[in-house]
Amino acid sequence: MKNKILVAIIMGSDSDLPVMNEAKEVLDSFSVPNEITIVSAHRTTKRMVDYAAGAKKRGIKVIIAGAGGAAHLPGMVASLTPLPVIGVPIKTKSLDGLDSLLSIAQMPPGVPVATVAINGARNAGILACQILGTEYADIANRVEKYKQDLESSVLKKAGALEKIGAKKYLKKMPKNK
Ligand code: RP5
Repeated sequence: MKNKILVAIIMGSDSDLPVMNEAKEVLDSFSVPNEITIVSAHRTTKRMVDYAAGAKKRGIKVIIAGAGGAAHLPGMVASLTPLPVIGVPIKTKSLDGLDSLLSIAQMPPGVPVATVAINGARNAGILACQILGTEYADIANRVEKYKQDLESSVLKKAGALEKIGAKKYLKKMPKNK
């Protein structure tokens, strides 16, 4: 397949990395070439403008942008590029990420950001693969296989629950679930 970077993952701070790396893990598992870096709307504004304005020319197809608090990065990047931008609201200490969610989702008409759930970087990675799947059949095939595996794993759980009952099932469930 192509080795050219197709997805750019950017975030406002390295404190966002533990969450945003989940998008990278998805892209890597789907063999989608990607890059990941820090671009802050407020602290490195010129870098943000250059990065967003130049992304399409570099062959990037989708941008995943994560930010927390007054999370302006995804929206500002969307205003600077014709590429689809997926926004990941990062959970914050003070407002649990509601501030990030609203800052990213409440875009004005004409400048959409495809906003996933708070800390939903994994879904951002999957959505990026789905968008790319409209152009690359090999990525679309991997997405379909992923969905089939999801279905199988839930059907397997349903079968086990029906067979052994809730009490025994709960005992076998990992504690952190
Ligand atoms: C935002 O401010 C970043 O996206 C991050 O979520 C938040 C806090 O940044 P740090 O103070 O941890 O660098 O711009």
